[in-house]
Amino acid sequence: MKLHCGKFELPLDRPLVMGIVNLTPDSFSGDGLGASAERAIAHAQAQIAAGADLLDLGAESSRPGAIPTSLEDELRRLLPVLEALSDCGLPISVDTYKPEVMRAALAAGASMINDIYGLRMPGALEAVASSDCAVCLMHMQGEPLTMQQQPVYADVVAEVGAFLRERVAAAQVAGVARERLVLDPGFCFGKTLAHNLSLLKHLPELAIDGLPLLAGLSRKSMLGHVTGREVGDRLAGSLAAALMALEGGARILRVHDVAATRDALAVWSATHAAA
Ligand code: 7PJ
Repeated sequence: MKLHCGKFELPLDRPLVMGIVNLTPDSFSGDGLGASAERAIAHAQAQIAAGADLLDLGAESSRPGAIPTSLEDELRRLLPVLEALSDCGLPISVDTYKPEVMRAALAAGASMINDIYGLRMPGALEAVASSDCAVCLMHMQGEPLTMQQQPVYADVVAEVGAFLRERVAAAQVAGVARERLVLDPGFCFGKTLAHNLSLLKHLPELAIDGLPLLAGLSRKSMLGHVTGREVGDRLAGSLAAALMALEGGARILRVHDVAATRDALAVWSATHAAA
């Protein structure tokens, strides 16, 4: 299995680590990069040195309760960092749901679009269809401002699966080849702890059409609920969750702590390769 990702062909026979590079002033995760492009670029270089396979740049906060970012602010935060990293040798993903940002990011060298709305904004399908970037289609119930207030599902695994199936069909109708698609259940995006744990437990059921799964669990509130730890103290929980996701078939791990995740992945891979 391979992921077509702009000028890159990413082999998926071993899982990949996607390093998070946060460009928002109000990141929940406590990485505190603030609005400084220099610090963000240095952080990205550190993620590369730690063994990231790809990077995910996000310039709009999507944490629960977040107020939407204007197009101008998002582009102002994103483009200098994206341009500085455009020939770093790794594919750069951009975490955005705005079609205008997608187009600008692709023009500036992004190889992947990671959309928490799963290309549901008007114009988003068209913005990616004409390029050859990879696309991550993520499930979210509601929108960041209110999504954690009262998430409701009759059957969370079936409903997330049906949503992803529908978005895969929409992407393919718009001309996005399946080799470009990655699916993500969207942990903590309009989900209670019980919903999140069900999705993690039943992850293999969400590999619609055999498409690769991305899991974003790093430092998330669900790990805080399980462990009682604050966001800066969730590394052990994040690694345990990453291993659960790997066991469930995840092919891309979206993480803050690249070096530690690489070690966990090395132990997992070595064990699977054993006689
Ligand atoms: C995710 C994301 C995720 C994908 C964020 C955070 C909040 N994109 N963007 N999956 N989470 N695809 O980093 O915890 O889980 S922002």
